[in-house]
Order: sequence, then C-alpha cells, then structure tokens
Amino acid sequence: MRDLRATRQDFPILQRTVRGRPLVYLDSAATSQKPLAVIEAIEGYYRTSNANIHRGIHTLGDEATEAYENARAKVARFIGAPSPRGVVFVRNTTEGINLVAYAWGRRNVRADDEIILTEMEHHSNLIPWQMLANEVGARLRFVPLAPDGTFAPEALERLLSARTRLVALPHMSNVLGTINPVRAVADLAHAAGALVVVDGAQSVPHLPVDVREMGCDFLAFSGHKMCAPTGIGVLWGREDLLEAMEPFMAGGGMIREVHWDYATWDEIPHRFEAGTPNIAGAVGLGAAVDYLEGIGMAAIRQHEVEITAYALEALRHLGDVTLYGPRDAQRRGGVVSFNVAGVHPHDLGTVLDEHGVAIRAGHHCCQPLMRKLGVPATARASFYLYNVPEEIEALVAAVQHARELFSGVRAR
Ligand code: 7TS
Repeated sequence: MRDLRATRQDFPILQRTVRGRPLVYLDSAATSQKPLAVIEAIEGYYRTSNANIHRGIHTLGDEATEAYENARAKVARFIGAPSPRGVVFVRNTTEGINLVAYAWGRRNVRADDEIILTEMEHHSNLIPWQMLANEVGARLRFVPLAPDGTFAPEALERLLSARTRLVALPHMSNVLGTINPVRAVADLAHAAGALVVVDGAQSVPHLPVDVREMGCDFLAFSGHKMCAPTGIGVLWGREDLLEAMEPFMAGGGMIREVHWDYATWDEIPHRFEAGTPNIAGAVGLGAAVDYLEGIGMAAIRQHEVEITAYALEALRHLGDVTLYGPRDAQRRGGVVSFNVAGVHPHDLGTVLDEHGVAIRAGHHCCQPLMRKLGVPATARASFYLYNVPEEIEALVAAVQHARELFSGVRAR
C-alpha cells in the first residue's frame, strides 16, 4: 500500500505558506486540493487536443471527443455503474440534484405526494425539493436524527407510505460526518414504491462507492471535492429512468432532429448535456479518478478513519469543546464540526488562519440542521488523503491559542 504521507508531494499547493507558516489545509469538504497529475491533464488537453466535441470532422475534435468520453467511462467504472450511458456530466452536485427535481420530479410528483429527506440536508438537497413540492402541492417529510447525528432505518420506515414518491439523502453529512445506511434506505424506499436519490458530494471522494451495491436510483457528486477542477460534476441515473426523462435544458448537442416547431432528443446521456460542456473539466475529472484509484479508495478511507479518530480524541481532550456527530470514527467520514465555549466559530477561523490553519466556519449550507443543533454556526475541520497527524496537532495548538486569547478578553 502506498504511504499516504508521500501523496503530499503530489499537491503543489501544500508546499506554500500562509502568514509565514506552512499551510495546514483542513477544508477539503468545501473543496479538495488538486494533484499535479490533474493540473497537467488539463494543461495537456489545452496544449494538444483542444476542440469542440461530437462534431466528427477533424483530428483535434476526435481527440477531444475521445478524451471526454474516456473520462465518462472512467467515472462509470469508479462508481460501479453498469455503463457510461448513465453518467451525465453536470457542473456539480447541486446541478445534478436540480436535474432530477426538474426532469424527473416535475413529471412524477403530484399533489399530496410526499418526498422524504433527512434533518441533515445540505441546502442543495433541500431547496430543489422545496421548490418542486411548492409547485405541485407535494409535502416534504424529514427523517429525525438521534442526538449523535445518526438515524436508524426504522426512523425512515415510520415515514414511508403509499404517498412517498422519493427519498433523497446524503450518503455522508458535510456537518456531522455521519455515514448513512443508504443500502437499507434504498431497500425500504423501493419496497414502498419510492425512488432514491443519493447526494454523494461528501462520500464519492472519500469512500469506495458502488451504485449497484448502494441500490440507489440517482447519485450526484462534484468533481472539485475529489481532486478534480471546479465546474464539473456527475449525475448518475438508472438508465431506464434517464431514458424516460425529458431534457432539463435544451439547445445544441442534445437533439436528434430539429424542425421549426419541434425537435427530438438525442440518446442518453447526451440528451442532458445541452451546449458545449466543460470538456477540460471532464478530462481533469478522469485524471482525478485515475489518481484516486492509483492510491485506492479503501486506503483513503482507512487513512481518514485514523486521522478523524485522532482529531476527535485530541479535540475532546481540550475541554470546553462541543463535538457534533457520531463518536465512533468508523461511522463517520473525515469531517469534524465543533464549537469552543466562548469563541464564535468565525473568530476561531480567523485566529486559526493566523496559524496557517484553514478550516471552515459557518452554517455549512445547513441552516435547518444548525437550528436543530441549537447553534448559529460551527467550526469545521475536514480531512483528505494528504492530511497528516502533525496537522491535527497544529489545529489543536491553534484552537488552544484562540481559547486563551478569548478567555483573556473575557477576563479583562
Ligand atoms: N451536498 C453536500 C452533502 C455537500 O457537502 C455539498 C457541498 C453539496 C451538496 C453541494 O456541492 P456543490 O459542489 O454543488 O456546491 N458542501 C460544501 C461544504 O460543506 N462547504 O462548502 C461546500
């Protein structure tokens, strides 16, 4: 197995300093850093093969098309999809979920139907369903969370009924770190006649993910959180469902035949990729998949369990620190949200930045969850393959410093 510490050399940005200190990047849940292999793949594409795709006229166009479709095939293999036909390139998770809410939801969800979500939704997997529900007169229901930020499949079972059309949930929470029992959810939802949409924004970059094992109907995720550039993401859908769906956006590249007054649609997945796509982004995503597979998703997961357990333990020892989410690192991903008594998370973030430590502070696009937790915001450290225990030590030292600083302020 490759020593993951050595992967730090692959990420040029990790060599830089921030405010005179080595960068400690603990914000990979927001976006990951990019390895040289990905940066070079994008550059190489622009240097040698840049052209528009699916035009079949000249050599560069053929090379660009091949690069783009190769990336699709790599992504399909990476998530265990039966074929690349189910892989739609979109901008990000948000666009993937909106695509389902518009192209599938507007046709299949009606008045008095129900859509079940969880209490840990990112706004991206909440607002598209709110808009749909408001438009058609459907209702949203929410699987309640236990105090440790998990839910048991039975909690979903109690909400399922003949009215349930859809269950949409994150595979992993970007605040609590909770890894949800998606297979059990899918089995229950399907038994009730509902479809399952999985928000894989936080899981696909960090765990081995297989859509057939998960049993979901749609899976959305973002390239930028998995070593690829921004502006490229994926919606995987069951092919029979995609086949039955109308386009979400219309224009060039998604048609078979166009007349003045009507048009017919191209095959899936092209039907859902109107306009010139992010070709270089897809090439970058393909390179990111190669990179992650070269290390091995199981190794990445194992590394993150260890680093997360270390972080949880170290922060718990500090005292005056509230940690959110499951205690057991095996049940969660590499995301640790916390609050320090007497220090606002934004102030904490600012002090940490002075130490070169990058974390995120805020509501993390999960305002209803913040209300449930009874806080306006949390601080959040999030990890990836390139993080090392010394960085957890730097985090803890910086938190300790912030605490002393603010207790001094209080004492004066
Ligand atoms: N779903 C989850 C669970 C997420 O964590 C995010 C992004 C999204 C959806 C949306 O992804 P996007 O690529 O479409 O923006 N989460 C975060 C975060 O936690 N901090 O910044 C972005």
